[in-house]
Amino acid sequence: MPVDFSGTWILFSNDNFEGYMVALGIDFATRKIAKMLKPQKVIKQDGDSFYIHTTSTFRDYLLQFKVGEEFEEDNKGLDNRKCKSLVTWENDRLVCIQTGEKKNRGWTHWLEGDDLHLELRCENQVCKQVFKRA
Ligand code: YOG
Repeated sequence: MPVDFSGTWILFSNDNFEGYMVALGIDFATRKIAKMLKPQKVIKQDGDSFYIHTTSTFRDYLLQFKVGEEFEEDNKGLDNRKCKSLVTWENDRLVCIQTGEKKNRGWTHWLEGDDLHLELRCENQVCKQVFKRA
């Protein structure tokens, strides 16, 4: 059975989100608000087609892609930097490389038990998030 990330997920832990946001150049006031949020992710997966909607009371971000097909990402409402993104499978992990102005930018999703894990990378910073099913 292939892995299925579909579901509604609520943020449970968020390690070094501050370092990740600083690396992205997010200003102090925005970081202060962002740190307080408990974002949810609604993920719809149909084979290699993904819809990932990250929502919060402050901002939301929608990403749709197909694994193996490079696309332009605008990061609207996040750092607003455009990049070229490519998501691939590494075994059961979903790995995104975001090529652009920021070095070493990307993320990895995987499931552990019934938890959704997300590692967010930018430059030398790694943010580790764990989500629980809603
Ligand atoms: O997820 O790319 O699931 O897109 C990362 C926030 C905070 C806005 C969220 C809003 C980075 C202010 C998306 C938080 C900090 C701070 C809820 C992570 C930038 C700005 C949207 C992400 C992938 C993988 C799918």
